[in-house]
Amino acid sequence: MSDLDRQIEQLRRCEPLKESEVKALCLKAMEILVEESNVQRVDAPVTICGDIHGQFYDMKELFKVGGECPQTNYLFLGDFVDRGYYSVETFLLLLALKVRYPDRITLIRGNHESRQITQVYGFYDECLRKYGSVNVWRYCTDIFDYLSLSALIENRIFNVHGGLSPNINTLDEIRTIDRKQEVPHEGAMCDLLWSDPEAIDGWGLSPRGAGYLFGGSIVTQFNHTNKIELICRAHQLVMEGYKWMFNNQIVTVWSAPNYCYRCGNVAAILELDEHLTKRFRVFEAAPQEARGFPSKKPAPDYFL
Ligand SMILES: [Mn+2]
Repeated sequence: MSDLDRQIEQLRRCEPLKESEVKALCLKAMEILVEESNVQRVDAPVTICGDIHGQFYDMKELFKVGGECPQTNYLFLGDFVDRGYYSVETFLLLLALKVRYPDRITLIRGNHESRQITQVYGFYDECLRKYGSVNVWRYCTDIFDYLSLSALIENRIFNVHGGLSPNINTLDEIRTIDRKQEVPHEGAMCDLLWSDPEAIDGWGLSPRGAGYLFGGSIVTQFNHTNKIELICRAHQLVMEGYKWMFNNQIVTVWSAPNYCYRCGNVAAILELDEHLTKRFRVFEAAPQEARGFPSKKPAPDYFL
């Protein structure tokens, strides 16, 4: 058994790697991710997953429902970290799977894969608490800069964490972005990770303070221009796990059940077979006793 296979087994038990192992894993991951396109091509069959947010034991439920990687091919739409208690183990397991099976799992960047956001919403504090230094946070956030911005399944389904940008009309315009940087506060790269669809005409200001709101006519135009049939995105909690909008031209997939351990929502993943036939699989949170986190133990400060 290789070191990497042993590390994957360890991470599947939610046991973090040593700092030196994280450093080596991130270096290997960088070599793979740097070669990927900003619009990474993905073949069907593939299963699409939305936000995870450090809910490691709920991600285990996801793999129970969807099948383990590499038996199932996966596309994760970002927001692996922050909010939940296990961002370290969650991100490192996905990254280790990426290094071990690069053609079987695709990871794209969410707005939480950012130095600035992770210092506010938990990942920074978790690294400091679990390792006693911020070195692992540095290795991971350096890797975030290499994650692709979007994925294109069989030239027909466009996948992105947030949504569209008024600065982007074509997939080729996304391909020309220099993505190897911290998520900017504005501009095309920021919008792809931050925007949300909304029942409005055209473009609107986002209450998030980054990205835009975009209406159905924007989606129709984008899909027509780029000859795609569907946009698949994550980024917004939906209580039923997934939500169609604008006459089935865009769908939101949300994969963190009982988000923040208190929202009471179910989660979903979207399975596509080789003909792109869609099947949503809805799942619930892992039982509390499976989390290894006794409820009487106080939540970390960042969670309050
Ligand atoms: Mn998000």
